[in-house]
Amino acid sequence: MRVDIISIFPDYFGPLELSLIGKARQTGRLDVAVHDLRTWTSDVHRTVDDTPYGGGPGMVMRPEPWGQALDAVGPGTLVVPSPVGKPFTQADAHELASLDRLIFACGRYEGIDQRVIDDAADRMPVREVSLGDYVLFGGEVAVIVIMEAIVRLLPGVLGNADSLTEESHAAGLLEAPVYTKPASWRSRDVPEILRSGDHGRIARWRRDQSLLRTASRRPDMMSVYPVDDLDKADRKTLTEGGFQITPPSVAK
Ligand code: JDE
Repeated sequence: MRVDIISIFPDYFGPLELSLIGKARQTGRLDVAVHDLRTWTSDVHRTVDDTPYGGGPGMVMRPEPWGQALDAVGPGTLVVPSPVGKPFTQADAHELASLDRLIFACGRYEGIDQRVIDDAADRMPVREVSLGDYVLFGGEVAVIVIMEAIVRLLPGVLGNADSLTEESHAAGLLEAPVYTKPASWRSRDVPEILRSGDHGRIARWRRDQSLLRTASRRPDMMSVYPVDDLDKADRKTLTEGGFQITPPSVAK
């Protein structure tokens, strides 16, 4: 996979040389190029921003440097982290991980002139994505987060394929808590069942923990979880845990 990142702060991407992303790059599984947007300015001050049409606070990124930058590094699937994007999910990570060419555009100030995104969309797939309902200084840190979510899905990067299918969000439920040695620590014991060797009971316990965790912490996930996927034991767990099982309304 080839990834081009365009930013006015290329130094932000030092962490992409570390750990498993750094390793994926060293082994040639991943090719990352970080570009300074100011490369594509022509004035002496290398200006990338200007005042917003219609008034209002702050500055907006000018379209000309972005247009030249995207002409130079494109085409590819353009990913633009933004507070007004669609929520980025594990499903998006899987889709992006299947592509050969990604381009990340890091906005700063109040954002990028909308014509840049509209113009790019005439030539390449564009995804404006949000990591959550909060506002960052710029898209740089969001790009590192999205890269982590994608690169760990690339074949050969994580090693154990089971750890991908078993993890939180893969099954539509949060994972059960995890424990390691010692069996007792600060008077807190690992749940006896996990040390029992009874794989059937362990699987049931983990399923119960997943259901109760998801229902209490992420009721939004329960309301989209297919009710048909809840068997009799699941229903008992949730009902006894004080949760009501409500089939999703017909009109979505
Ligand atoms: C990504 N959730 C939040 C921020 C921005 C006021 C201040 C800043 C592309 O345009 C952008 C991008 C970003 C950086 O991304 C995030 C983000 N997921 O903040 C602004 C808009 N208004 C604009």
